[in-house]
Amino acid sequence: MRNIITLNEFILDKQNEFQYASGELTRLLNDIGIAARIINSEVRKAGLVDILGKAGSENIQGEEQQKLDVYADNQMINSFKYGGQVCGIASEENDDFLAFDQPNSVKGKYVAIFDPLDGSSNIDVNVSIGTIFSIYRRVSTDGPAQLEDFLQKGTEQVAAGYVIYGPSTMLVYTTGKGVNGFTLDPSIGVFCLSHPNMKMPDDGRLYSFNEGNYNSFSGGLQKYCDWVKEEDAATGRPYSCRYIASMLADIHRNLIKGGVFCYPATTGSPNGKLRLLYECNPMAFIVEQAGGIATTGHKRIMEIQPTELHQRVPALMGSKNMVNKVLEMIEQYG
Ligand code: AHM
Ligand code: MG
Repeated sequence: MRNIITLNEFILDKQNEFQYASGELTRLLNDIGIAARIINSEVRKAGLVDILGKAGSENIQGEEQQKLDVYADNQMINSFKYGGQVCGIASEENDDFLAFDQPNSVKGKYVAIFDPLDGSSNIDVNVSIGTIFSIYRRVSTDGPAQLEDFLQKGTEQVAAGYVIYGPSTMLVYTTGKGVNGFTLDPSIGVFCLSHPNMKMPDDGRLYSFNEGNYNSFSGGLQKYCDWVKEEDAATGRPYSCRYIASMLADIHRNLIKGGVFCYPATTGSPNGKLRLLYECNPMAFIVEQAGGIATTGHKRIMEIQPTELHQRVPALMGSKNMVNKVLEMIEQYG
């Protein structure tokens, strides 16, 4: 008996929950699913660049090889440009936003913001990376997309999610009605519902901080890093440190197992390292929808009014009780 629910079936089933015209979101999420499968097939060949050709060289068809993050960016852009629902995009790879000028996309009611390949330092070492996306309803009334369409608070997101290229490939998304995860069956090229209604445990024993930066953490964060290492049977300490350095992979693991992720302000990155629009807001939407907390340490991430496309913010996200413990330390020790 077949009990598989595919991503496309699931989206169609749920489309009536969407507050705007349902077919639009269905098409948009399908476009993301298609781009994800194309990027996935290229990511799976990443270790072969030395024998197939590096970025900048020509492949056998005489086409120039692209870096994987540029390739992923182009796939996402094309998917949105020709899909007709999106009037413009902004991404980590482009200094400015792109307003589409095709007759069908100019009429698109949405904008998409994405990090085409997050965790790019992990590409060369075959460790999990992923694509993060965030979708907003445009606020300008018509014509080409405007900057104001992109500088919206995270609370205005109509959909967000990520695709993680790990041992298997998963697409996880939310439209504000919970979080669902789909695993790609590579033999048939279809995303199948594998993680319905994902909930982040309220507690956990994993902390994901780059403690190499300990000396430039605030007093409260340093205290927390010391506290997690103390031995205490009642709270299950010491906790375990898990840090992949692909934000979405670290948060994905913590979402399933329970944990806290933090990339705070440091001396080298006084506003934190991670970008508000295409890293923090979409992951914050997922984390909150799964029952967790996403804050800068002082303010809910999704309530920040963005002022620029590549704005950075400190990020602290994860299991409710664990984030609250960090906030308590920040409150007490700064
Ligand atoms: P990227 O977008 O260039 O890949 O950088 C973002 C990544 C995040 O995924 C990750 O959390 C962070 O950089 C790791 O930074 P660090 O190596 O400083 O710990
Ligand atoms: Mg990134």
